[in-house]
Amino acid sequence: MPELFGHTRARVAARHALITPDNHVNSTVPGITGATVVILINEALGAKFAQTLVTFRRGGSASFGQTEVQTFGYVLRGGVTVRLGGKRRRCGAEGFFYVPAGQVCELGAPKAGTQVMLFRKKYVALAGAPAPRAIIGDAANIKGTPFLGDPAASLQVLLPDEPAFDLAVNVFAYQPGGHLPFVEVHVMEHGLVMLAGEGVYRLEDSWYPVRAGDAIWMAPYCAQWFVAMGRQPARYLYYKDVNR
Ligand code: UGY
Ligand code: MN
Repeated sequence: MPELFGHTRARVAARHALITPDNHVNSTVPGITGATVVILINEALGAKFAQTLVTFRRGGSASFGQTEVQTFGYVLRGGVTVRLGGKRRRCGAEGFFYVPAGQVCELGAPKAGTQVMLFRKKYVALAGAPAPRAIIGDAANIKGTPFLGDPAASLQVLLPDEPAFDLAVNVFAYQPGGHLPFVEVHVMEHGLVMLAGEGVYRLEDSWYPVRAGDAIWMAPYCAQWFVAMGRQPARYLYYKDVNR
């Protein structure tokens, strides 16, 4: 539903931001063709990573890699063929891939309207830890676990929790009324997209009604809390820097 003429739910503050689907403006990004690309979060906001929404047309393609930047991609809807690490796999909705820095990944043969959310960050190596491996997976095969014992807040961890990885990407699912158990304040940064449902996100000293399609940036130490509302479960996908 379009928002009221001349109004927006978007807010860009010094240490957090909310971008709604009504705010999207496309960018041309080298390496991505036959697609609209919206850079939701990047260094221009003050973030240390980029979160980008790619919506493919039929025949579109993308290639990433062979740089110091690693890429995590999550298929929001549709389907696309992923070539990575010597493998070629079709990823449908909830499929994901992880491209380590220095490796190449090609996306092709998308169904028209396929949407992929990308999180990209410069890799920080750790002395003594091996380089992370390429991964193609499916969130549908990853079990959620109750967050801090609460069955109304279930967490799926998509990447291995190993020192080689300096980022995590997780899916949080909340039953209506489910909430983060306390207001988090932490050194890790987040990029987030609401996948389903609605709720209220507290960011620093502001409370925002949010729903599917909304993207949020939280700088390190941004106070954060979420409560799911409405009749459907709420789910969000989020990025976090870890292990360094
Ligand atoms: O992993 C996290 O820090 C998570 N609990 N944060 C959040 O959902 N805002
Ligand atoms: Mn957090």
